[in-house]
Amino acid sequence: SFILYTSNPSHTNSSSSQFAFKYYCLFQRWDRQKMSKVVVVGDLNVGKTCLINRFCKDVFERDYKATIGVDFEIERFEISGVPFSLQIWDTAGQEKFKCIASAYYRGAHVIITVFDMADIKSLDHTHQWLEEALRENDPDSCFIFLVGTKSDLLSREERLRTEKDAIKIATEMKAEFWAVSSKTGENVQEFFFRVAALSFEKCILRDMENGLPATIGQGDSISKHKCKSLSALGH
Ligand SMILES: Nc1nc2c(ncn2[C@@H]2O[C@H](COP(=O)(O)OP(=O)(O)OP(=O)(O)O)[C@@H](O)[C@H]2O)c(=O)[nH]1
Ligand SMILES: [Mg+2]
Repeated sequence: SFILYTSNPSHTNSSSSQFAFKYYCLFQRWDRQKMSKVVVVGDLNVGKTCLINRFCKDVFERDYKATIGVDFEIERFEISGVPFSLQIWDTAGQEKFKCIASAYYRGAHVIITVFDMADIKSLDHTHQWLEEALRENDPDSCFIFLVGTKSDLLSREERLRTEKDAIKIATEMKAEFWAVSSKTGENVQEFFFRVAALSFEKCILRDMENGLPATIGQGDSISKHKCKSLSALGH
């Protein structure tokens, strides 16, 4: 039944059977690994897929190819020596796919609401996106982020003005605001490391509340799997 919703093969370069296989593997590992679910929402064309691809694959695609329904990536980290994964769900911004995409909102630990810093209308729509994602989740147990993309397209003055507006909205949403560029890579890794650090901490606390022994390793490092340790878990 996991073949029901597939991503656009031309966009993700993966066939529907590959999507099904990824989905199957995800559920095989579900209980065995520390893993948090991240859902990325926002208007079409704001740069959700590019943001995920910059972080997970270190690539940037200039041409717009709409996401059809949903797709996801799993990114593995090592935090204080403990393996940890983020399941990052990339949803379609196009109205006609909302119904498919919203079926995947449930069980999110992190909601990333994305807007295009060069298109202020998309910032106005973030409240609505967040509301819809929270409808499927417990608002008290989700971390919320507001991410402005395409910072490379703005002049210094425009950027300052947009950031001021975004911080106001982020405060209303109880979200943390980040400005990023998937084109230049500015802040992308820093942002996802922050998401991973907060989710990991929550995951450990959840385990402790459930009476599971908390395995906490040595040190305070966080690194992407197969990458050298890049920054400390500072928050
Ligand atoms: N200059 C610049 N362009 C970007 C950036 N991020 C994305 N884009 C461009 O914006 C367009 C849309 O990017 P996508 O990531 O496909 O947008 P999306 O939010 O996934 O869109 P949907 O899948 O339809 O919801 C593409 O043409 C990208 O090249 C960025 O940081 N800077
Ligand atoms: Mg997309």
